[in-house]
Amino acid sequence: MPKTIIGPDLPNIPWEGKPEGYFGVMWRYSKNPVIPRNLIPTSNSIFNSAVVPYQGEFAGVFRCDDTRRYMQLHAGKSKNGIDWQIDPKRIHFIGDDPEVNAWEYGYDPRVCWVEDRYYVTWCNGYHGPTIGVAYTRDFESFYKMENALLPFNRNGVMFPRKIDGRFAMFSRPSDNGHTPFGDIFYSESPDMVFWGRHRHVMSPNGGWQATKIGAGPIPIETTEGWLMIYHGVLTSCNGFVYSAGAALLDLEKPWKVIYRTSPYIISPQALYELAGDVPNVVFPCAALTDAATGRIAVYYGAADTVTGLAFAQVDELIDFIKKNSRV
Ligand code: BMA
Repeated sequence: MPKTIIGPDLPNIPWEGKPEGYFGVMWRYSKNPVIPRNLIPTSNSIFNSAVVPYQGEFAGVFRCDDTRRYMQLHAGKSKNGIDWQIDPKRIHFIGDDPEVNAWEYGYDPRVCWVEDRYYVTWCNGYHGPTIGVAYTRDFESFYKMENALLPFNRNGVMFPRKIDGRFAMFSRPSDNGHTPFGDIFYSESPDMVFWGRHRHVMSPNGGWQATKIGAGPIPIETTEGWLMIYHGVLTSCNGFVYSAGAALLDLEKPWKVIYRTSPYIISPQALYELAGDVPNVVFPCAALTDAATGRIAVYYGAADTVTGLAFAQVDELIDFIKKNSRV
């Protein structure tokens, strides 16, 4: 059978089959959460974190809010993608320019291999939240680069390859607080320093995604378009509710949305998603894929407290997006 995912095989992807009788298109790992809130001595919570294949095993950058409730980024490694060793010391970025290198806070990291290195993007404190960028080759030394965009912005998510010869990134312009609005935009850069050619991708769309939306994991290249898993927010009487959906975008013009789920694919329903520091949050930030089997393993923050793992099959997910689309 021809492969739907355009990318490498990952035979050791963490995986568990769909439970018998489960209706959803994305299902949870039975031993969730995979990362507890207190995996390192100083963490209040570990969530909204990014994981990638690394040297036959796995590595990642983790959002660890410490017991002072400062938002920090930590590196980690794992043999199987489930049991993690997270460095108890936060990442200290290397950089020559003190203006760029000064550390205020960092959260919601994403990690993306493009060409010759892993790029890390995150919500970086620089006179308000904006998109911080760094690179690493070994998850030991991290080199800080220019912020990609101006404040206020969040959810900077890179593409795993250049588009039309340029680096590409989603972002979500916002405000300085708990932003009550937000559309996904697309930007390009020739050199990872100067970003432009900004294009609008999509807006909130009612229901679970009525208030604001933001890109989640690195988009997955498929024969049917870029598969983008994203979060959407509904404002309830009890505050924000974060769920996730998925869209298919044009491969060469990724700001063109072809299909987009009207229903969510996962929403806060398990206890660890409903109860925590911020109840009612699922927030995907990373996906592992195996082209050979079409398996997708999604890492997501649960209730701003712990990290969960959920699974999908690419063909089933694409079919669901097409059949349940409202662009
Ligand atoms: C967003 C971000 C996320 C968080 C979410 C829910 O604005 O701060 O890190 O998971 O709110 O609190």
